[in-house]
Amino acid sequence: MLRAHPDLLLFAPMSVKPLRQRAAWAALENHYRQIKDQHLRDLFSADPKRGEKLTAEALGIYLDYSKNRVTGETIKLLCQLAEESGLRERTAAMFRGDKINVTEKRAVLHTALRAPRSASIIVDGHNVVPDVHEVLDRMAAFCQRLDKRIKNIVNIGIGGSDLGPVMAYEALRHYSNRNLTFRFVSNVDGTDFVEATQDLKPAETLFIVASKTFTTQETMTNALTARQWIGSLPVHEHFVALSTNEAEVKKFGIDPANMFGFWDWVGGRYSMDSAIGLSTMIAIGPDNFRAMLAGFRAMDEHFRTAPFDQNLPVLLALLGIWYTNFFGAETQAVLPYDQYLKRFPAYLQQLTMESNGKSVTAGGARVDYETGAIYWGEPGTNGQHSFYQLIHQGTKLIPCDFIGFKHTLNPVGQHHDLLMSNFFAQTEALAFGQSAAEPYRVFDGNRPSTTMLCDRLTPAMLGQLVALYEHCVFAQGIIWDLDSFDQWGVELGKVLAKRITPELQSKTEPELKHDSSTNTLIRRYRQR
Ligand code: G6Q
Repeated sequence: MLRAHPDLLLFAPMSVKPLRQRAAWAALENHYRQIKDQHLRDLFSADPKRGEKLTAEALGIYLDYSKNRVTGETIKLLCQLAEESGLRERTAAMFRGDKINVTEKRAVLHTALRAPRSASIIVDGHNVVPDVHEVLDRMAAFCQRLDKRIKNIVNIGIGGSDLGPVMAYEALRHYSNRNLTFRFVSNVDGTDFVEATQDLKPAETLFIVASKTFTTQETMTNALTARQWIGSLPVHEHFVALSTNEAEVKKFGIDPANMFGFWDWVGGRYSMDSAIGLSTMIAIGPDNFRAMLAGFRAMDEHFRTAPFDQNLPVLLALLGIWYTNFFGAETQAVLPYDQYLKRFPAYLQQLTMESNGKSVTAGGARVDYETGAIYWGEPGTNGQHSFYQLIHQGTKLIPCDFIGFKHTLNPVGQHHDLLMSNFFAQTEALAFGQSAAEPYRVFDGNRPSTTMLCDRLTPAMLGQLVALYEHCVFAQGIIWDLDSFDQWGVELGKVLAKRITPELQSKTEPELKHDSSTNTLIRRYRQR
């Protein structure tokens, strides 16, 4: 018996059927049977203009999806699936501030973080846009008055309070203030803190404690260690907090004047453009940070308004659905051909896998179809000398997103042409392969890839790329009927770890009530 979550009924368009009962799903199943054995070589020779047609372009991003195992008909049917899944209405509901995170009863409004000052977005009767800009203005003022003695910024946070800031710092390093050193501490492993601070002087260091809840074990442990590390220096000169929890921030000893807030409608993995981005703003300056927000906003508008078959996030989402649900692909590689994007795949892992790694629907029913793919990747060309072997000649189908730039930020000799030659060559090799006398030299080809050829890696472009994937995740979550904004799957491990800590630390032999494996492991650890 499937039980609909009562809150969902308020929000779900009543006409949406379970995924496998939607008309477009059945049509796609039929269509898949016709297309599954067709080779990209044949699709390209049947239509000499394929490589110009199966493309979309917006905001300086040219998306070529012609090297995917699709035809115009596939895209038409997938767009129909998006329509039947209520994607338009659900998108409007998200932007409007409806409580679409049903299990946590929260609005999902990361789009409000980049709304223009003139916008009005009402949550529980209150316009949140002025609050957003008040915090941004305070962050900008803080950047400008940063104590000249401060030479090092150490962000302490984990998950959504770490991956976005680290990724953005690396991605926008070209624009960063090179007089400051930035470090990021996330792991509760003491090594992370020790290595991040071993060459820093406390008097020159500012700790940014980034934690929505301000109760996260890893972050609070690292923050307490940092407080000890500064010795007798005043906490208010060396700590700021990014949080929604003022009471805990005060308890820690951080002055509320040094706290930058955000709200429960900002999910951790959707928070890099909120106060959680303070380290990014200090690095690149308020103007560049605002340019990044403008990039996010431009992609929001594109997602909200462009027709599905021209809509970059929707197209990416639909291709993902096609491979996951019809071709049975388990993973999705993201391959940025730009060294600055080296942490982008790691960032996307949380964004995609924490959002859509679910096996019950938002209404609480167990799904009878595959959901979120495993995302992974490394910057090109490094991956080519490592795992590309398996993508080219292995037994698995791995759809790949290739992200490259027309202009490099570091024009050095012929480096960029060499990099981009590899970028173009890889998708060509994957799609078309090569025949050969020796079996080990045969490349079957027909391995799908999507190419995003972007103008230049600016702060605005980074905002656009992040928003592109945010909305891709959202669109997939809607089609799969998931709550993409909760993360209950991370809870059990946390609870069990809390139970085990006193067992490791107890002076006397504790009574262990776990399974025989866990009991033995704990006993062995205690005997060290
Ligand atoms: C992200 C998750 C999670 C969260 C961390 C840190 O969407 O909610 O990764 O960001 O657990 O939480 P705090 O910011 O509360 O410390």
